[in-house]
Amino acid sequence: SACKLMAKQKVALECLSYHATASVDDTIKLAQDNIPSAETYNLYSFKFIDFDLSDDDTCKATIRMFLQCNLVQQFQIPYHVLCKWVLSVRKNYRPVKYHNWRHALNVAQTMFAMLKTGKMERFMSDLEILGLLVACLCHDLDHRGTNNAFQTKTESPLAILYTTSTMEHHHFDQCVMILNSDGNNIFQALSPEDYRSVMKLVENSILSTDLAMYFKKKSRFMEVVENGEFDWQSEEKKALLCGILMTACDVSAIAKPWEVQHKMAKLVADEFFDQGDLEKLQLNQQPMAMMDREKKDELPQMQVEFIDVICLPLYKVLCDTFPWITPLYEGTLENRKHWKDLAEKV
Ligand code: 5BB
Ligand code: ZN
Repeated sequence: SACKLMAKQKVALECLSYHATASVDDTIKLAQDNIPSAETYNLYSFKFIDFDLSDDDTCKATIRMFLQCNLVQQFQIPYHVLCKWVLSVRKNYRPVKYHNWRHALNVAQTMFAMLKTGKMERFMSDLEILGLLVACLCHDLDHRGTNNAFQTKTESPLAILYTTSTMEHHHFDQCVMILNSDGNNIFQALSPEDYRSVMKLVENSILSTDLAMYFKKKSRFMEVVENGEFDWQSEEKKALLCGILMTACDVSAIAKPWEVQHKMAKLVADEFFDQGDLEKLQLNQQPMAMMDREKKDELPQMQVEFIDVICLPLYKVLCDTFPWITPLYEGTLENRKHWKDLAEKV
């Protein structure tokens, strides 16, 4: 329609002005540097923390995960292309408080730990592992610190372009755009068939990070588990498993050691409050409690609800099926105690 076309043009113009991929100089520098070991970065642990990493190190940790999965060799990814792609992905995250590049790295690292330490790589082909890591790193690209409801309320060009899962469609668009930029295509050596298949997996996985999709996926997942259909190899079941894993990784800050979870929740809250401020000022609307600075005392209780309604049921069903990822469940349970204590103090 004419409206969609206009929205598309507007989005395109916005992108042209903002977006760029990594420079040759930065790429050469990263490509020449030594990549420290996985142990140096604690990559195999569910307690990985990014706080102490320099910006340089966040890229090196990312490359280290690709190397540990043997993806560079397996899919003949030219090393300088991998370096450029990682730098470009980092560059296309915005400096918002929570949904920034470090969140993407944390989500990818949880996926890596689930595959390796959680022993889930046995259910995945190498191509699927490649797709999952790419999806994690790209799943919030160009996030503006505002949610889908905000896009709709403000009638942003993105919301006109995509009426459902607005931001998630945009994150995938940005992912494709980076891959199609000069010298950034880490999938360049794939056969046309593998290329199509990995792009499909990346698209499904990124779109699955819309929490609005989660409840439907969880009930289908439980149905599959209860029917004892444990092969996970059919296309439908594989897509379902990948979608559930993406959500499990996306919210995994909730399972980190308490000091880390406490800090992360503050970042989430600060981003929500910034959106709440915009709603008050731009839209003259009363934001929901979660986004209202005036209600910051309710945060511990909200975290308890978030844990009870989303996180614990998700980790429970996953752990029942894949017991090696139990640390995610236990970490969440531990944090629930802390939030509950705080909630009872107010
Ligand atoms: C989540 C679903 N939402 C549509 C309504 C609110 N809920 S919630 O009540 O479970 C909730 C979750 C309320 C407050 C929260 O944070 C306050 C700081 C959270 C929460 N969400 N807490 C977290 O630690 C994390 Br991590 C998250 C996930 C944040 C990203 C969610 C993005 C959803 C986009 C639709
Ligand atoms: Zn995310």
